[in-house]
Amino acid sequence: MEDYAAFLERLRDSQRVLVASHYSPDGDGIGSTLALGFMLERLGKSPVMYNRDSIPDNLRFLPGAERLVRSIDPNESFDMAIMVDCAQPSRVSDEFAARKNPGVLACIDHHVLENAEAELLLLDPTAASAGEVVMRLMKSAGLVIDAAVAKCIYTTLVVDTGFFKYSSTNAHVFELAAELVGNGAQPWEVAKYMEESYPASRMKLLARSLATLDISLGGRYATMEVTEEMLLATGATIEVSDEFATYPRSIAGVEVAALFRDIGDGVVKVSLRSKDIVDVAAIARSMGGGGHMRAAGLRVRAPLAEAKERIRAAVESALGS
Ligand SMILES: [Mn+2]
Repeated sequence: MEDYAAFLERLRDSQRVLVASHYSPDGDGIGSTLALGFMLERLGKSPVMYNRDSIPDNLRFLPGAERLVRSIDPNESFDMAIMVDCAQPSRVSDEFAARKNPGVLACIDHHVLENAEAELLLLDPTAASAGEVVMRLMKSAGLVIDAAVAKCIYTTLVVDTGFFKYSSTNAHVFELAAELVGNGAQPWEVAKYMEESYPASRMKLLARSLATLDISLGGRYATMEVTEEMLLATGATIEVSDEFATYPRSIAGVEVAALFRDIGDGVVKVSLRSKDIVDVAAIARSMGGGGHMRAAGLRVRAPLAEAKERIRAAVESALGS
């Protein structure tokens, strides 16, 4: 459903609005949360912007980042709660899912969804990021995109298009980017914070993770690992490895890449990337995860070796068909 007018009408009827995105937030989740918060303030609403997890360091430059809260007052009641860049309360947090006075549960997203859990949906699978959906919503409300909002939405675009590299990049994305830059987003500022400000521990972790590189299935499948031991040895946080799966994918001939992160509690976090053919979102969905055709993720409750074997089998069958 992509009825902006209908969504806006419901929004106008709400005063207290909770805006939230998925845990382990990325630039689209945070950027669209903040942009929507700004939009709601411009409409005279009182938004609360929430994320279960702390903002990644490379997103702290975003305007309004300091206003994100990490807990929800259980006694507070909201007229509406909007999930951005995700569509299940469980992806936001247990605390979010268990609110006593939840209000209307709404969702703004750009993923292809079969399992959205919201009463009110604003889904636009043609949008490159959830931030783009927020931008369209702002325009349908007749609001001007100011510099703060432009910066947030520009960031959602660069994150979800891999700095205008991924297959989601098209002429429309560049038009949006031009408009956002015209309104005050600064590409070098965003790039500098996003990709030129890593902690040294990330590079040390990458060195160890690259040492686990394994290429199989006739050179078409490449994997890397991150383990708790590596985190301890380098002092890195797990978040700094969020994009490591792009390294094995960058090898010539590799179609599918997987990053296996053994994060303890018997859970292995798997990030899947593909280049041209394989729909990794389908693989992720078949095992309880989700994402996009070229970038998806899931969690496997199994020892690392077993998780790797299960994914390898799924990738092998996807490559074979
Ligand atoms: Mn997104």
